[in-house]
Amino acid sequence: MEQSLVIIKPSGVQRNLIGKIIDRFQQKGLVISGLKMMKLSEELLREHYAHLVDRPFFPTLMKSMMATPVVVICLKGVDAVAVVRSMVGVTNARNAAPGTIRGDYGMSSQENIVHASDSPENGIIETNRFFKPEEIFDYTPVTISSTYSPDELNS
Ligand code: IDP
Ligand code: MG
Repeated sequence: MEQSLVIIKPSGVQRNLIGKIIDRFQQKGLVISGLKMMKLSEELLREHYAHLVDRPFFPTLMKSMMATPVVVICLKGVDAVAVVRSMVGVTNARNAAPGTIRGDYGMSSQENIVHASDSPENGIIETNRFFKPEEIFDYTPVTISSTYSPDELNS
């Protein structure tokens, strides 16, 4: 199964959306295998947003991501990365489709409520970046057989 790393950003924390966001992923059938609150360091953020260091908005993005603690979540499921990205919506929340998290709760490119991994490889890299191995739990919920067919689980 794939894993995706989600961050409820300070914009989501400040706006009291932690519960609503977690609820959406659970209702969808994704399994929470890691969950914690943490303050992001500049060093960790520079690594996480390395692809954006040369962008003009990088300094304000860094400040925004350190404004409050964040909630980091590791979600597992079949095709979890694509499923979570589709639930999150496009980067600029003003353009994000209604029904997505950014589309329903956001009005900004920067203050766009959540981060989600963009590839299965990054799902693994980012989970390892934000969680220690002992903070990730491998368990099978009893609901799994009504969430997937047997062939989907074996794929
Ligand atoms: P993503 O979060 O949708 O994957 P990325 O391009 O990876 O988008 O950018 C990471 C984060 O940087 C975005 O979620 C957003 O907070 C911020 N960001 C991206 N583009 C802009 C911009 O044009 N203005 C301000 N902030 C931006
Ligand atoms: Mg990204």
